[in-house]
Amino acid sequence: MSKSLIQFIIEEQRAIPGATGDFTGLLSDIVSACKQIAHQVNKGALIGVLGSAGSENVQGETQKKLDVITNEIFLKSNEWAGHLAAMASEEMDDIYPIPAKYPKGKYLLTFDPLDGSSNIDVNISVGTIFSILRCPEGITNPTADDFMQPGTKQVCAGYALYGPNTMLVITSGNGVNGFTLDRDVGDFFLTHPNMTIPADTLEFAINASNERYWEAPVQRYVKECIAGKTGPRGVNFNMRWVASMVAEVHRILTRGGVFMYPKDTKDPSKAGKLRLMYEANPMSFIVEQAGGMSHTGYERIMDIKPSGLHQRVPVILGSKNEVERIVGYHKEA
Ligand code: AHM
Ligand code: MG
Repeated sequence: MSKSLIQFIIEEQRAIPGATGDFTGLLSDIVSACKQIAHQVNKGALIGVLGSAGSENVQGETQKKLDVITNEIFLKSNEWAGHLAAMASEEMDDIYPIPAKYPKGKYLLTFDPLDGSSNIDVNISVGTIFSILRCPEGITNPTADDFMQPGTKQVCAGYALYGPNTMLVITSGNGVNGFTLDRDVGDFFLTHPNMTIPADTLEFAINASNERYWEAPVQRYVKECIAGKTGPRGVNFNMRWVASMVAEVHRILTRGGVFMYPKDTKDPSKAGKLRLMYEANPMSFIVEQAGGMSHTGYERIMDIKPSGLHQRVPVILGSKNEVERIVGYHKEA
């Protein structure tokens, strides 16, 4: 049998001088949260968890029952063990300080407990995305300011994909590895070592219904892809849109591709749809570690100094040569 996720992490951490086991402990709690979420998602209507919760989150989006349940699972699984100083969630306005009754630790955790949750009622794949940062030295009661670290400072990032199989894909800056949940055993096992994104691709993913709101460089890129063999690219492209970022990134890690949620003029108060801290940064870390590229069209996503917990950014990520081409179109424009 292949290595379990925890065995893999312990072995990886052993190679780091001065590692205390804190990180391994934190990851084990995150894994436990993802297994609980997998169970809820898998049972669906059988346990009455589908449908709307009748509430809105900080971004004014209607929350699903499972948005609320999975957020609670993540908080409860990760608050007690003493590895974290605070958490921040896509579903909560403010940061979540570790309650006084528990010891505090040296890490900060950000997460989107159920990404793509508009898909949940139609039984299409959804996921959890997380990112681990270090709490700044000497800070025991962190504020939102302490989370304002660029993506390059991430210690670890990962996602769980609740699809036909449940998978967990992680990086701690040493490549990307994928693990599949064996439900009979109750553990994740290494099934996809050293995941890499091919530099070239003939597949792109974008919500084309927003075409009229995109900027010219993205309009140009997509137009050229759609033109196929007789267009300027001289080849036929294929398109996919799951509307679940975790599923799109997983496809790209498996067979290459480009995913875009670019800057648009749909809502001038927002720079894009996806959130830097909960979606763009962790996915960028994974994509770059797999040899891909992740950019806004104007700058590398992981270089952005965050200005707010719920900041949104344009996202263009995936196969390196295609992302470079799109960035080039932005430079030319
Ligand atoms: P969510 O965090 O509210 O689920 O929103 C993020 C999701 C991404 O997973 C996905 O790429 C995108 O929203 C889909 O957006 P759209 O509905 O515009 O196609
Ligand atoms: Mg999300």
